Amino acid sequence: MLVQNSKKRKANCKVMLIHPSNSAFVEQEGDRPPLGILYLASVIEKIPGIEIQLLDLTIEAKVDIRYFLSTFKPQIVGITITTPLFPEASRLASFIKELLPKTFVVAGGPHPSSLPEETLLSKGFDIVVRGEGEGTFKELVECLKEGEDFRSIPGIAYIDKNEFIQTADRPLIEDLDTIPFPARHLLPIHSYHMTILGIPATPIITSRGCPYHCIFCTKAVFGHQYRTRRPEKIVEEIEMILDAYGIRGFLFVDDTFTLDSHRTHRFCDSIIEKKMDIIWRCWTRSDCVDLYMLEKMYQAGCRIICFGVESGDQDVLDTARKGTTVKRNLEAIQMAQSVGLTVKAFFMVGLPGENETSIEKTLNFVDRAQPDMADFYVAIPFPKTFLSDHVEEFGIRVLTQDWSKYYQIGLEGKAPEIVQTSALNHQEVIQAQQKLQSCFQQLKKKKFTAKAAIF
Ligand code: B12
Ligand code: SF4
Repeated sequence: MLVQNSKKRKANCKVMLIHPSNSAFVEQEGDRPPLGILYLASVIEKIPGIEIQLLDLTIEAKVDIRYFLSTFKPQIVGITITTPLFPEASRLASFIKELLPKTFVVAGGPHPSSLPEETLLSKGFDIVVRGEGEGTFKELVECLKEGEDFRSIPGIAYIDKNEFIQTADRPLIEDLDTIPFPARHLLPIHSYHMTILGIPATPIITSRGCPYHCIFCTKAVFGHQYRTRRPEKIVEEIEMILDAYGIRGFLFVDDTFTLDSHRTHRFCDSIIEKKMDIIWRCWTRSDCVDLYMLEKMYQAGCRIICFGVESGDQDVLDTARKGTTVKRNLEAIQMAQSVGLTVKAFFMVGLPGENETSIEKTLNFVDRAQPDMADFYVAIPFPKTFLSDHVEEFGIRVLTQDWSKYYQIGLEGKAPEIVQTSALNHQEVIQAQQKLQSCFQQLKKKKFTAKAAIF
């Protein structure tokens, strides 16, 4: 099903925004609406004379895209692209150009922001919007709608007479509260199946950017500057979702939700004061929490907290410039569990310096920390990360440039073979990832059986 913006103004410019899919992992997805295109829609729907359609191919995997394109006939199509979605997005762009040659096709998101030239050379795309998209896309749509010259808009890249042109960087949006709430009414929100402890949930983002320098992390969109929304506005968005959709589960997809301790307290205080009946989950770092904060988060409805632990080996953490310690990771997990939170830990296998000993240390860490949930990913050098720019120095060999394989976990819980470290070949990296995952599952089973024996 596809929802169209309801205000049927006399349209004179039609814009379609697409989230593509990758069949290697699509079944794990379709669980949450893509905030990127929802934010873009929220700013362009304010432009008079614009008609918008959103198409999320993770929930519309079998949709006849030709039908939607030829009935809606958009003048502009925007495609949101992460690295593993790039080959499919590129095919889609070429298909759109064949079917509707006059349609202007725009690429945006982490992959085109990291590799704008490569994106444009793949054909099908007229322009790349680099980085944060709201301001740039709004200006671009206004220009195209009025038939004006767009070539000096900051934050874009295009090819002109075989020359790759990149305009000035667009400054980041200073006050995130000036951006309207994501246009959730343009997607069938109830078709998404994400839950938190069985309760239907939806994503919200309350800050952008992260000041840390983990070598595997992509900074091409929001950069290192941490910008936050005010707690009052976050609460207003939550109330709006409760009223409009009856959804009371929230996933905060901020990189590091609790980075600003004062803001975290103020946000939790508002939820507690208003006695809001919500539950939520967030991602953060072990050095950005303390007991008092965790207790308050629990009172405010937080039920799952996720930590990027990455490794049980301090040398691996240091080389990855994670900035945390094994000791602190262990303490934070125990502290969070002690206040009643369910803890999910994320690990990465195959970081520089990974070897049999470091894998054993991670295994040992999992055994000691006993997180309630854990995912073990393979460390992938995504384009333009510090890791991908320094693979040789790190002794990492990259085996493929097929971007469709750049995902950390596929359908059978298995990652594609992409890297080898100086000590582990590509098969050993995957074996280690699978060993860790299965040891964790056995540990969980043991814990469950022990609990059952007690009660
Ligand atoms: C939530 C999340 C997920 C969720 C949900 C993804 C979704 N469909 O929304 C899940 C867990 C499923 C996920 C999976 C993956 N993720 Co993820 N994810 C995130 C996270 C934390 C937030 C995404 C978000 O909602 N951001 C908020 C919105 C507003 O930002 P945005 O989408 O980037 O959009 C803005 C701009 O990019 C731009 N823009 C985006 N699209 C377009 C399109 C056009 C036309 C224009 C003009 C502009 C534009 O404008 C938007 C508004 O400013 C980001 C990190 C981050 N802070 O963004 C990582 C991030 C996007 N993920 C990343 C990765 C690596 C993955 C996986 C590959 C990991 C894996 N498991 O294998 C998969 C790929 C899945 C996929 N479908 O592509 C990387 C991407 C790196 C890269 N080069 O592609 C990021 C950047 C993390 C990081 N810092 O390294 N992810
Ligand atoms: S991995 Fe997390 S903590 Fe590290 S730089 Fe990226 S967002 Fe920040």
